[in-house]
Amino acid sequence: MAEQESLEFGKADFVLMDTVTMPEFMANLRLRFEKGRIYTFIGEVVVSVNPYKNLNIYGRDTIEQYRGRELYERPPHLFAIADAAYKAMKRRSKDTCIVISGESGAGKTEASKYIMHYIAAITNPGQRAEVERVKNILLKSNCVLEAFGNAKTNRNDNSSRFGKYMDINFDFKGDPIGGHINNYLLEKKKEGFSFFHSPCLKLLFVQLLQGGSDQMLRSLHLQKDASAYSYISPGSLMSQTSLSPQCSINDGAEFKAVADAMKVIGFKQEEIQTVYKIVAAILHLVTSCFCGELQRRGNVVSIIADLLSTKSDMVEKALLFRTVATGRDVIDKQHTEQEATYGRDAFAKAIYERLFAWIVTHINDVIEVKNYDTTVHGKNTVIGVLDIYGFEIFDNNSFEQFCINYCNEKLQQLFIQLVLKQEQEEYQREGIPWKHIDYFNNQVIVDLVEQQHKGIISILDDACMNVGKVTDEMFLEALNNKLGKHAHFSSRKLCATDKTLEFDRDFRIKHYAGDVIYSVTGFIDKNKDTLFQDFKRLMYNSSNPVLKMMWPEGKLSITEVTKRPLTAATLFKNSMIALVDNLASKEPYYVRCIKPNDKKSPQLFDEERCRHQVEYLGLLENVRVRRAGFAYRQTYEKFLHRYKMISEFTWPNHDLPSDKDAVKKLIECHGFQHDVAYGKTKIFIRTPRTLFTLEELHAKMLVRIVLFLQKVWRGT
Ligand code: AD9
Ligand code: MG
Repeated sequence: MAEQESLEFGKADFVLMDTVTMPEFMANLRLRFEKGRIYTFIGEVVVSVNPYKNLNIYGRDTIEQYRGRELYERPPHLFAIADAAYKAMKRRSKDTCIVISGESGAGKTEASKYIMHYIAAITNPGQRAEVERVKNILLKSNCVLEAFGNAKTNRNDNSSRFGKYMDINFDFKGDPIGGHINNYLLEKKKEGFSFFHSPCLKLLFVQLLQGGSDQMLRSLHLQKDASAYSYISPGSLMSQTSLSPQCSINDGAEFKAVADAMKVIGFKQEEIQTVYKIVAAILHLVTSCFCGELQRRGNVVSIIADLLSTKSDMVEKALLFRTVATGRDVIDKQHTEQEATYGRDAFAKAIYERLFAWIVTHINDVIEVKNYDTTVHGKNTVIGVLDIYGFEIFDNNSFEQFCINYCNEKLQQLFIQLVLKQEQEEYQREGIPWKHIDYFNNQVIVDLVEQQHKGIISILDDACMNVGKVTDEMFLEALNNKLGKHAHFSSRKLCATDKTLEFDRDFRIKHYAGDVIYSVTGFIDKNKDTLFQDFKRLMYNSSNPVLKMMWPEGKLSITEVTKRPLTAATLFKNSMIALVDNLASKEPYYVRCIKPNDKKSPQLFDEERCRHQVEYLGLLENVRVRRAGFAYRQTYEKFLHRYKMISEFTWPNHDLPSDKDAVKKLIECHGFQHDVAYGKTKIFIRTPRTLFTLEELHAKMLVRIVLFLQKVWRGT
């Protein structure tokens, strides 16, 4: 348990609550927030409330306070959890991961940055150049990824529109030697707009226009004045949406910081130029329109061709025609205006997506651990940091929210598996008296979404496979037919009296975190994520090698393209399954972020909003399990191996019938018997303080042994 702070600041660990009730939990959370104590433990979980103001708690002094200390020695802090994950990795050679969850604006990305900052600060005392290089790149990569993947939204001025999982690899000394980033679902399109519409890109455009040199802008065929571009000018439709990036006065400086960061990471000058050419090409592309007047568009077409290092007539052809194979013939079919607009948007979206993926791959290439010889250097261990979008309930929820909320169901399931279920099962297995704690197991909702053949994603994919015109309504109909009896699914057709749902449009999922109504509009399109092969070919034939590399499948001719690419939902599902498998193989640490209010106010603690988050994060259940449980457990054999030197009955060897008896003797001679339980194969220790005291005794004994040995060696 955390070192006791004055009670004036509330309880530093929710486990210390007098009664585990929602009112008491909320009172403690509020009190601590109001006193500027934004972190509170639940055992080893850190609950964090966004302070919406700068607190002086992340500096060098604070880092030193947490460095190498036990979790419960210091007041709750992100650094405590970062240190615990680091220690587990270093001492026990365990791969660990820190899962940061919470809704948009709750402080996940900030938390992940402080954690990285802490790890960077406490490692590489020898200042090895290669380690410094890796650390620098890891830290700088945030800046680049944020520039390309964050946006100002109603909920958060710096909202990550992608999920990020970063592995940091450590060598046997515990210094970072590399890493790997995975990104998940970059949000690309805002519902209700026919044109390609990315808030992230908008911010990037504004930064480019403000920060790019005149010469650079000229070469990109851009004007400095943002109002020249209807897409990003302040009066554009964009500013009326919920996702509305506005220029900030720092955008120019931001641009330079990003360009510098790319340089540090190791992007070559031509590559950085290509990145901005691509960004500019997207801007030109989305501001072009299909008015049927080819002359007027001629200039835009040649600009795009120049930026993408291809030929004008090829760009024009890809925008206006589609190559189709009919039997043995291959013909060019002219697009209708609507098809051309659709194609253009899909193209712009795909260029952006591939650019982002390429940036991530590029960063991964430079930080990948190379030539690590485990036989020489010992095990290469990993700390993973997951900063991923929390549960989302908007006024209008679409495909993106569906994916994001499914991701949260998966993470909740992992939490249940690791923290709640395994814990209870272990007590049962070990024969430790245990009062069962009720919790809602959300596996049923995970199945509703992902189950083969029967789940929503399968039903959506089936609908997308149909030849001929498939509509979103037909997809909804299929859901109604197949999921009519599911307790967590409903629609107006299934429940005629439910006026909150629209016919032919809405369905509701009863998520563990609350009910969400999804509109099916756009599901089919977004899931198919169709991009005409013509565009892929166009890019593959670019004379810019970077661009060419981003589009390998453009090599195929139309008659060779037979296999359907996996759908967006299936790709996402596969990436989630892989993510959860990866996390499950590591020792997890959790940071649960809470957003105190919707006004970004440092004062306001919106009771109802907070309570809802506490509920869906399952924090009360977490406290109950933790209180009923034991902080530490270890097999008798391993426990003895570590602590046998602190008792005369066990050092250097014991003559008791079993290791269990020896452990009992050791515990009793130090008077800890009231804080432990003896299982079949393991000892369970209730409070961390006992373990801490054992560690202290162990450390003291080590010192005595070393001194003794020194004396022996000196012959004194
Ligand atoms: V989203 O799902 O990416 O939209 P996050 O990542 O949960 O969201 P973020 O970390 O970006 O939220 O935090 C939102 C804002 O809250 C930041 O831009 C800061 O202004 C503010 N914040 C968050 N955490 C802290 C903190 N520890 N100290 C000060 C903070 N301000
Ligand atoms: Mg974020």
